[in-house]
Formats: sequence, structure tokens, C-alpha cells
Amino acid sequence: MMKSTITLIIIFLSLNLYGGETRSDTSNVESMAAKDARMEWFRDARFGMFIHWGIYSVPAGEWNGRTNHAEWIRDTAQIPLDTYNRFIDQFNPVKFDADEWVGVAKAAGMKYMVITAKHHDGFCMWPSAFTDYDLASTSFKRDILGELKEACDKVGIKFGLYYSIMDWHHPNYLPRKWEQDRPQDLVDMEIISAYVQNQIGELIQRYDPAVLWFDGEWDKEWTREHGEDLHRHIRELKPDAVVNNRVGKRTRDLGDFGTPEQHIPAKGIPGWDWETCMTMNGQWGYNKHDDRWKSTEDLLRKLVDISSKGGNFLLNVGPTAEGEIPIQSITRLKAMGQWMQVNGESIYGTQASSIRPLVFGKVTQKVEGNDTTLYLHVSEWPEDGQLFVPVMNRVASAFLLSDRKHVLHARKGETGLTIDLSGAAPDSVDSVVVVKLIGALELNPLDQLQQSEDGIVTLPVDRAEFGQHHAGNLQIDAKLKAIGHWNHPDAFVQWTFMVNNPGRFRMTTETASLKACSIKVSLSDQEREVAVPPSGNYGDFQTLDAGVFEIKDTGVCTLIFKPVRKDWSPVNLRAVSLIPVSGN
Ligand code: FHN
Repeated sequence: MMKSTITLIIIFLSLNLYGGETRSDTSNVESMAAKDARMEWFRDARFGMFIHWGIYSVPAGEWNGRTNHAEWIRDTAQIPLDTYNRFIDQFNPVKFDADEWVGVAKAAGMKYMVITAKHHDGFCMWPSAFTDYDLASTSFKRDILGELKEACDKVGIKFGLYYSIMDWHHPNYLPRKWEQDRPQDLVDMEIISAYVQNQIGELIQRYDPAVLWFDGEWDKEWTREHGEDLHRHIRELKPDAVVNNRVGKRTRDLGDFGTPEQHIPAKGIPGWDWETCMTMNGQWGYNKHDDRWKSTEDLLRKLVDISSKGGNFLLNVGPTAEGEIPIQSITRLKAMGQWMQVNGESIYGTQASSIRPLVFGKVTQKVEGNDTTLYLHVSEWPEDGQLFVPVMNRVASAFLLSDRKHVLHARKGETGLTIDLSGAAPDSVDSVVVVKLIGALELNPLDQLQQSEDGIVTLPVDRAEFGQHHAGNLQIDAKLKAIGHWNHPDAFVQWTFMVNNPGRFRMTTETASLKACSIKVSLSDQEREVAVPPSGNYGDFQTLDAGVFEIKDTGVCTLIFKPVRKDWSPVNLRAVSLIPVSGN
């Protein structure tokens, strides 16, 4: 017999059993120092495990012959509630072993875990006092979240909970558009807001989560005010909780960190804590058919890329209904852990580096007292054994992180440091060179791209900047020595350079692409769409003449290449040249 949810909520609201005023006038403004102290572990952690697990794992992605479902299956397969609820009786994860799961995360080098306590389907993975749509209604009578929390505490991993505000089961939440059989006039977001606050209070009391990861906040009926109320409620119950930006409406001023999903912001999100969450294959929840597994190499490069931009990586696993993490996830995480064993120092507790993109790889850094340590992540071991970094500091020492006794010689030149690398790369994916600098980082002020004596301006790929934080995977393809993965039509590429001899220039570049498309080229006050004919292969480059542009004045110039959205198709790009032309 369904408990009377509405009555229960009114009771708990009046008794405030799970604490805190539902609306409090005292807004406690947290000082920057207090926030830094609260966020310190999160910023140091850099790497966590996301877990999507629920009764949606029972069908394993399959329904009526289709095999591309996952945690959204009740909606994507339009399964009526009473049919979907049969999964409750089938959910019996007898192979679930919290210590085993936490051991996988620990061995991978992960420092925190976030598991779905309640996803959009509304099913609660704990015994809740506010609904019987919960784990207590299954035949599995153990406290899954409690066992995970205990296992995390044992090994020093922070335990976090994901909670979806959107709730496809609750009678007072919006029914799905295809659910014509469900009453459409019971929607009441005040009841939902009270239900959410009561359940969050219950979760805090039962499991003391270090992170509260909200999701499903996008329906307009969940307002910013609901988010503010919930956030205030959390602060009152657990002042040190780290809360993501989806508690409200994904703004910077409500919640502690940004949550780019399935992509890495091209330039990070400066001035804000952020965390990229990503699936390991193509789905969040378990799908036994989905074999779109990212390689270990790709996952490691993503971890390094994210860390180099000052973000965290929340990497997802989708366990089976029996309670097992897929072996494909386990093998990748084990391999990542082997790299982290040797190189974790170059990830944990590091910050984004202000050094421009370098062709050999990424840079993370640590400030220790008055000095700076650079971690050069060399993914392309230079054939000439020379590693250039445009910084002007004196060097205290340089060595391989994989072998501290392997001391490296660093030469200080007019434009920066050159480190002599000897022998083969210690790691096939990412070898870390440590450079201990004296003092605060000193970038080379003349590192600006300059026009050469003969008037030519050469703009190399490793000096390109990438725009739009949701620029997808736009990046330098070190093997092709080209800008690649230019999938997102909002992503743009730009160079900033100095011109001492203005005039008229013919612009050429080298492109490789499969389909015809166009690029909008902006230079100084000119803008032009340039057709890019296909070269047939991403590795077959052809010279593209972008026409003549005039630069009227001396000073800093910016050249921007932007996709023309219509018919956009990824283009690989090599160096751009501006060659002076005489006459009109
Ligand atoms: O709809 C959810 C999805 O199922 C998954 O939980 C991701 C993970 O962050 N969040 C939402 C999609 O943005």
C-alpha cells in the first residue's frame, strides 16, 4: 500500500525532522578563505568515479528488440509505470561487493565517488521514509549506499551522492509527454521541493555525503528559487558539503562547481571550479550491447588535459543488475591506476598552467612557497630530444617523474628553457618531466608570435588558441601536427600576433577534410567565407588560398577561423601563413 506521500511530507515539513528552516532569511555569505578550505580536497582530488546504477540496469539497455537504451529506458522505450515497476522485483544484486567497487576506484587513483541515489526514474537506492518506491521494496535487503560509504571511509575515498530533481514516478512531478494515462493536473513543485529537501536531509543524515551531485534540474518548473531553497537547506544541514551547479539552473553563483558533460572545455573554465563527467563507453547506465569503449590511452589523455586546465575528471561506470562493474571498465581503470601510481604527483593538487598550448603535450603546475614546479606531460617525445618551454625562470632541477635520479639538463635561452631529453620515452602515452623553477612563473613576454624580417607571418598549430568552452574535442593532433577533432560548429581557432610591417597579405593554409564545407575567416576588420574543398582523407593536406587581406596598422592582430555552420564537416588544419603582396 503506497504510503500517503503528501501526508508524510506535510508531517515532516511541520516537524522539520530532517532539519533546517525551509526558508531562512539569514543568508550566510561564505568567505573566500572558508570556501577554499571547504573545496581544498575536491581541488586536490582531480579524479573521481561516477556510478550510474538502478533498477534501469535490469533490462541492460534492451527493450522490445531495441538495444540502445540505458538509464533513460523508461522514457526512451515509453514503458508504462506498472510495467517498469516489475524491475523492482527483479533487482537483486547478489554479486554487489562495496569493498570490491571501492577497491577498483582506489586502484585507479580515484579520490572520490559519486553514485546515483535517485535517477530520473524516481527509484530510491536507499530505504527512504518518504516513499516506498525504494530499495526496501526489492528483495535485496542490504543498505547499498551505507556499505559503499563504509567501504569508502575505510580507504579514504570521499563518498558522494547523485540526486535527480526530475522524478518520473512522483505523482506531483511532470508526467512524460507520452504518459497520457497519468493525471496531468497534479503537478505541484512546492510538494516536489519539500520532497527533495526531505530526501536530501535523509541522505545527509544517513550517509554524510561529501558531494551532492544534482541533475535533472532543467524543467522550467524547477526554478532558481527552488534551487536556492535547497542549497540553503543543505548548507544548514552539512556546511562542508560540496554541491554542483545543477542544484539550481547551472549558473556560476549557485553551487560550487561547473559540470561540463561528455566534453572538455577548450580553455577550461577559468576562475571557477569545474568537473568534466564522462562515460567510458556510450552510455551512463549499463547497456550490455554498447561496446563504444574509449581506449585507456584516450582516457589518460583526457585526465591529463582536464588537469592541465584546472578541472576534475568524473569518469563513469555502469554496473550490471547483478552488482558487477563491467570488465571493460575494470581493465581500463586498472591501467590508469598503474600510470597514476608513477605519475599521480603531476595530477593531484596541481593547478592549470598559464603557459600557452605546447606541441609536445600539456602542463600542470604546483606553487610551493615562492617557487613553481612544472609537470611537462610529454605525449610526443621530441625526435631531437629538445623540449622547449617559453618560461624565463632559473631552474633548480629537472628530472623524470618516473625516475627522479634521471636528472635532465635545462638550458636557459633568450625565449625560454630547453630541456635535453635523452633516451626513449619512459611511457608510451604520457611521460612526465618535472622542472623545479625558482620563483613565480615568468612567461616570456616576447613569446608573442612576431612577423619575420621578410614580412611573412607564420602561425603554427601549437600557437593556436581554441575558443568556446563547449568546443568539443578541438585539439592538436600531435601525430598529424595539425589542429584536429574540429567537430563542434561553435568551436573556433584563433591566433594573436604582432605586426610591425602592415600591408596586404595573401593568406594560405593547409587543410584536410572528407566533405566540402566553409570557414569564416576574420582578420583585422575583414571577414570572409572561404570554401574548403575536401581532400578525401584527414591526413591528406592541400594548400588553401584564403585570398588577400589588408592589415592597416602595426600592433597586435587576431586571426579567427570559425566554421560556417551550414554543411560544417570537421577540417584538419595546419600552419597558416600571411605572405606580403605588393600593389593593389
Ligand atoms: O539525463 C542525465 C543522464 O542520464 C546522466 O545522468 C547525465 C550524467 O551527468 N546527466 C543527465 C544528462 O545531462
